[in-house]
Amino acid sequence: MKTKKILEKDLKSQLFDVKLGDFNGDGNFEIVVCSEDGRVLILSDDGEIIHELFISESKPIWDIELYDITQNGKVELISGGMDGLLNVFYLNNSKIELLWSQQFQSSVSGFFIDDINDDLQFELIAYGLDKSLRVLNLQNGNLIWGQLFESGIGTVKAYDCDGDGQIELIGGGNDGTIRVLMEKMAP
Ligand SMILES: [Ca+2]
Ligand SMILES: [Ca+2]
Ligand SMILES: [Ca+2]
Repeated sequence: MKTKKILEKDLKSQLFDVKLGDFNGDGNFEIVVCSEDGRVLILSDDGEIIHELFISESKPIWDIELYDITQNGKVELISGGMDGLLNVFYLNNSKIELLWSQQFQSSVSGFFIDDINDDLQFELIAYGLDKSLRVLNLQNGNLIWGQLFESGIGTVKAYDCDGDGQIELIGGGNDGTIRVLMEKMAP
């Protein structure tokens, strides 16, 4: 099979995640990447660097997510890394500003968004090396609920395990336990 290279750009650091989203609301996707040297870069679809965020000096940013939290046609940027900071950025005119930030005791291992309490709003589900699993309000970062895995968390996924239409969180602990958690609904 022949491969045609459409774009190549050297960003001078190992890249850990890439996502596409319309960050500036012009109707075109931007390419967003995070790097081993603590940067998040926003590139146009022809590879030009539009924004470069120096988030953490020489500490890797592992994960990024893009989602239009403010519902204004522009995605917000969620990043998490070894410095333990979960940051949410938005574009204010042409400047990137912090919407909210949450500090973990230790590296943010991973996160994703999903509606896990069936209220038609996405939550941010994040877990870290500090052994905490946190369900956060995407709008402001407030903790909705959390769980401590005494030996640490290897992975977290969201599924409707029992088929009741509501999503549960499945966490794999470093002690070999698997836990299925759901938000307790009002009776
Ligand atoms: Ca765009
Ligand atoms: Ca937005
Ligand atoms: Ca929800």
